[in-house]
Amino acid sequence: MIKSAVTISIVDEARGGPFVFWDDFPAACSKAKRLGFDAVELFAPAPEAVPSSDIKSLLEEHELGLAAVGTGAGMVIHKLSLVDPSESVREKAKDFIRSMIDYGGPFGAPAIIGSMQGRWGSEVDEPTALGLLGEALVELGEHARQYRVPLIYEPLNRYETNLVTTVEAGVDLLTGLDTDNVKLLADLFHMNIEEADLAAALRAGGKHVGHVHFVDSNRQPAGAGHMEYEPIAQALRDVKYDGYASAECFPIPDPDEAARLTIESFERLFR
Ligand code: LER
Ligand code: MN
Repeated sequence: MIKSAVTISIVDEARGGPFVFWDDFPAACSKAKRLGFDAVELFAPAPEAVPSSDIKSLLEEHELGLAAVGTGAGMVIHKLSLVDPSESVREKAKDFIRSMIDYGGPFGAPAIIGSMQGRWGSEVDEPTALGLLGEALVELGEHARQYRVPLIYEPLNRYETNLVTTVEAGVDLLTGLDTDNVKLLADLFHMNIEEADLAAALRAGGKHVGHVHFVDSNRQPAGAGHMEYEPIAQALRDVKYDGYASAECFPIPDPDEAARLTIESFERLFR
């Protein structure tokens, strides 16, 4: 069964970004529970930014899951990328992601690699960058295995990466890797920019899809834009997707209303 989740950012440097709740993790957990979400997704500046013991007690108190932990702070704060020209920066990028895998893993939450994938450019050409990205995904995907969680890799739209921008390119990358423990994140906002047909892309992604960012065409909460959700929901059901639909959207008009509109859309589509 597809489960609902809502994002919480405690990264100051990411202010203005597409996250529903901000700053106060305990308050956001209690709101998520009250609205009926199954889980929360945490965007944190570093491991232990919310101590693991606090996460444990809050999740237990509210009977919530931890859907995933984002790693974007590695890029936003530290400018780390997996395809940086400098080997020492690439190693630091992997160390940061490994520490995030270790943070979420005990809660059954996979780490997401989005912006930390970086871009190819004048110093690192496209095949080299894709090779470096692939090697890092294998290493980190295998690291995640000890927690029985996958590593989640997110194709982004063309304005945020030039590496992998579609589900199809993501599947091509993953199927060439020497691991089966990396899954794709289908972010409906990025897909709305890059895919010809979102439902067809999800069907073709099939078992490779491991996480969904549930958001509307304008990056507002599901229901506030012009996304055609019915075929998307049908495609997810048809491929027997049973992960999270996690609200990663702007808190428009405000976090509470964004969360409320999201769960209303989620229930209409998936319950
Ligand atoms: C970035 O645009 C995004 O969608 C996030 O999930 C990754 O940091
Ligand atoms: Mn996303």
